[in-house]
Amino acid sequence: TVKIKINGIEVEAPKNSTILTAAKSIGINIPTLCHLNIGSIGFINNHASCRMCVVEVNGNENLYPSCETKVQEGMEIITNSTELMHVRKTVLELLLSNHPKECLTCSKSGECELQTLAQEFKIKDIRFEGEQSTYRIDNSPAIIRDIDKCIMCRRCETMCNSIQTCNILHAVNRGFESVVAPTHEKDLEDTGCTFCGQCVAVCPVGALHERDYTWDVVEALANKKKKVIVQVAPAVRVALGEEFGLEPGTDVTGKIVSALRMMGFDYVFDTNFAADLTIMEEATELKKRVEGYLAKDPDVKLPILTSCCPAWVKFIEHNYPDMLDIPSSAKSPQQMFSVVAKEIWAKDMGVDRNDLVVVSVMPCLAKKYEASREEFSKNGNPDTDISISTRELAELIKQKGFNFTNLPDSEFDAPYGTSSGAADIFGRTGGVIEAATRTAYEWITGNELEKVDFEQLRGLEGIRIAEVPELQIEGSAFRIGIAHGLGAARELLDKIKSGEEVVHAIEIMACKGGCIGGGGQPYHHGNFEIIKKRFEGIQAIDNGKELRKSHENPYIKQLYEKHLGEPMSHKAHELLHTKYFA
Ligand code: HC0
Ligand code: SF4
Repeated sequence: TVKIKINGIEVEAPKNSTILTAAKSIGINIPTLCHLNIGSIGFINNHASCRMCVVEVNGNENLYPSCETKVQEGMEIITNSTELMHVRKTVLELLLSNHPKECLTCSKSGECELQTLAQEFKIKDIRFEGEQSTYRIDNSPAIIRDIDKCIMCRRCETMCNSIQTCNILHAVNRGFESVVAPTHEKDLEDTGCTFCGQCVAVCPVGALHERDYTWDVVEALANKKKKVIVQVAPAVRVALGEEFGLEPGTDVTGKIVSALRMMGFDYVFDTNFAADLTIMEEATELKKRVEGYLAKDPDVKLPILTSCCPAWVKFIEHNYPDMLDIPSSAKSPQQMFSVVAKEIWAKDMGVDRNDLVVVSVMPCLAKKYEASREEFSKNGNPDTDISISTRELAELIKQKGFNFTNLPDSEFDAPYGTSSGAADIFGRTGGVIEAATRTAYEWITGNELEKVDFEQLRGLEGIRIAEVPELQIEGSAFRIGIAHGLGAARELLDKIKSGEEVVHAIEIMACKGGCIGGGGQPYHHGNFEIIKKRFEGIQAIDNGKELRKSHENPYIKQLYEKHLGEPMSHKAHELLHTKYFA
């Protein structure tokens, strides 16, 4: 360690730490804008481009950005002199001078870090008038890039390239013209962008945001000719409460159901039901592939990869086109739910599929893109009509003026409202494969699984390799690889491709933490503790349920008896499985 003084206070700081972290360790806040450090996932954005965090060092005339300047023995640092306050105010005024003044209508309003700083510094008028840029807006089904609002903090670039390894976003052009954009300034839709939405999650301003479908929902609900139903994803229920002041991880399932019913949805269903359905198909496929592998069938490949994360699916389609025979062919729960609703439920109810609107509430932006994929539609009518994020649901609830935290708890509607704890854990990393293992174990061994908790599959390390000794394959334990974050996924897949790592099954989720860390969740502003609390919240729901194995869900059994026959039957194949495209 080294001894330094910050604002006259003696501090002992680790040798390689920055002034910013040293100050933070004793509760001194230095304002930052471009800087973001999410240590637990290895994300650090240190372009030192905004100059908000400058400090005085040893009375020196030069000012130093505290986010990248390392502490040195004997340093005397001032973080809050009047001169520094003036410098920071000027930095803000310069940033605001060419920033669109659209705060009233900006999607990030209330969450924008530039707006927050402008308020903290009481900026009432801007002394400088800058030239306004007029880039076209890039409008994909999932993400909108409004680059006039870009402040060149480069956080999105760090996320996309260092953590997700998608390499879509780069600084292009020079000087005033410089922006962060895909190569050749293409639209996101024309690139290998996975729509993971993690760039949106770290953008401090409104330059990157979701495509908002809240008014589409309002209009569908107002249309008397339509039946409108909704499904709610596992991870939404432990995060939505944050928008209403509740602790991250608080389970608000019952309140969500009440709110959706009060909004006028005809039926409020649960994506979790379809997660149980996914396990029926995926565990069957796993069992068949294990059997084929043991019988040395040359057409059968292991490992099997989970396929419910649409950003991951797009990632493998773009980056590993030679490995497309490995993912499970099972559709995601969102898509299984919607196709069952339109092809089975609607028929039972005597509703034409064109008069049925299926809305999904997802923690994810890639789900909007998944809903728009052509193979998930029939004669131009999509299975999932509208996908909104957790944030968009919060907006709808606020618009309606509901007192969310005081709403009573209600139950989902039958028959697609009951789910096992195995479905809940889909929302966190490791959960899909744990859910599949609970079922596959019983189906492969014929024994009852008494302890459903596979602790070794849980955790937040980027890549985890775990064994399930209860399940033996050719005399060795069933071996599972788990990765979250696309960079970790790439690392794991490369090891498998090269033969360095051998596993029987793999779960990949594109976002850190899994869906609980999705790009459509309430903004975490770099605080990964929030995601840890959501993780615990999800686990608590699973722990609290009687029903913890997907194949024991009575409504799932009923769906197979009445409509689908067996898992992977002809009918199940037609409705619940899909193909991937290079
Ligand atoms: Fe997920 Fe899903 S678990 S991807 O993370 O599989 O978005 O929450 O809805 O579809 O169920 C997201 C969450 C889902 C799906 C489910 C899966
Ligand atoms: Fe990169 Fe994901 Fe953003 Fe696409 S959505 S630009 S892949 S971070």
